[in-house]
Amino acid sequence: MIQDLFDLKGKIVLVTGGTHGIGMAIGKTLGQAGAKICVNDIDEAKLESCKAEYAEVGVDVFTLKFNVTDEADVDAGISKIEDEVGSIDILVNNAGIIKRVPILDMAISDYRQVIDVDLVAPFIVSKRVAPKMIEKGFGKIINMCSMMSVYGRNSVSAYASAKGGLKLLTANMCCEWAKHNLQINGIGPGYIATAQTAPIREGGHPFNDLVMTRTPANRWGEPEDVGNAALFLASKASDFVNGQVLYVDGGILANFGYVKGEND
Ligand code: NAP
Ligand code: GCO
Repeated sequence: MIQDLFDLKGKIVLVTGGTHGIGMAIGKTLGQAGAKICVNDIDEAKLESCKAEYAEVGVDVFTLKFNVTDEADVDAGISKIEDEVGSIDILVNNAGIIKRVPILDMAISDYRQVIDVDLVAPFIVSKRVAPKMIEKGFGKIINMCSMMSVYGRNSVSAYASAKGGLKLLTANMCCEWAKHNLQINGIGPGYIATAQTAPIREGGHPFNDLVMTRTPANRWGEPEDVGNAALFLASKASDFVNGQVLYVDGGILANFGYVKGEND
């Protein structure tokens, strides 16, 4: 049956930073497709509170706290999943931060922190998880890239540096691991309505107008839009897709821009 292509029954998923936003949408979608969902976060309270939200859509999550930038913490967390749930089949490197500060004003430590979470951490977690995927000859890794994997914009130098690097780390994982039947791809969301973009979307912020005019779909994306793309990349349907970034942006990257009133 064609539906079997998207059936994740029997698969174990880890979503880093999965207690809300895009990570939660991905966890809910893959959980409703039958997968066992393991949710990571750095905040114990959020790990506790997210369980009820997942349960609302019938997804019973295994939660665990670890800091994705800390190798020892990651090793302990993955070992806990392997001991108590099983070896990970699908890894979603979703955890991320952003600091919107112009280069000349940004502390080096802040630049390094964004690189650590958004680029080094996917390396750390993937390096810990991949060996068992290689051993069993199956694995899917989804790296949360961004439109800023290909675009810059004022004030997001650290974030764009990390997301640009993550696009090519994804390509390199493909080069080294595809022969073991691992598929490693990125998702590049456009502007999605989450806590991370609330400061530039809410309260009449002018950036909201920019997003609305630059997005041919004339709307902000919803976390579920990204969750749906993740289901494709987590499923058998994408077994010959590797090293790519799937942009989920309502058409922004296809659009140079338009004159207001023209062809409205
Ligand atoms: P978000 O609401 O800020 O969620 C990010 C998650 O990552 C949070 O759960 C956060 O936990 C977790 N996290 C941060 N640092 C961590 C660490 N050291 N260890 C473990 N977990 C950590 O962001 P979002 O909007 O859902 O975005 C999720 C991903 O999509 C990010 O990688 C982001 O860069 C990317 N993205 C977002 C958009 C967008 O428009 N929203 C577009 C493109 C790409 P706490 O809340 O407990 O700190
Ligand atoms: C910003 C936004 C973006 C989005 C996303 C776009 O300040 O420009 O936060 O970076 O988060 O990454 O794809």
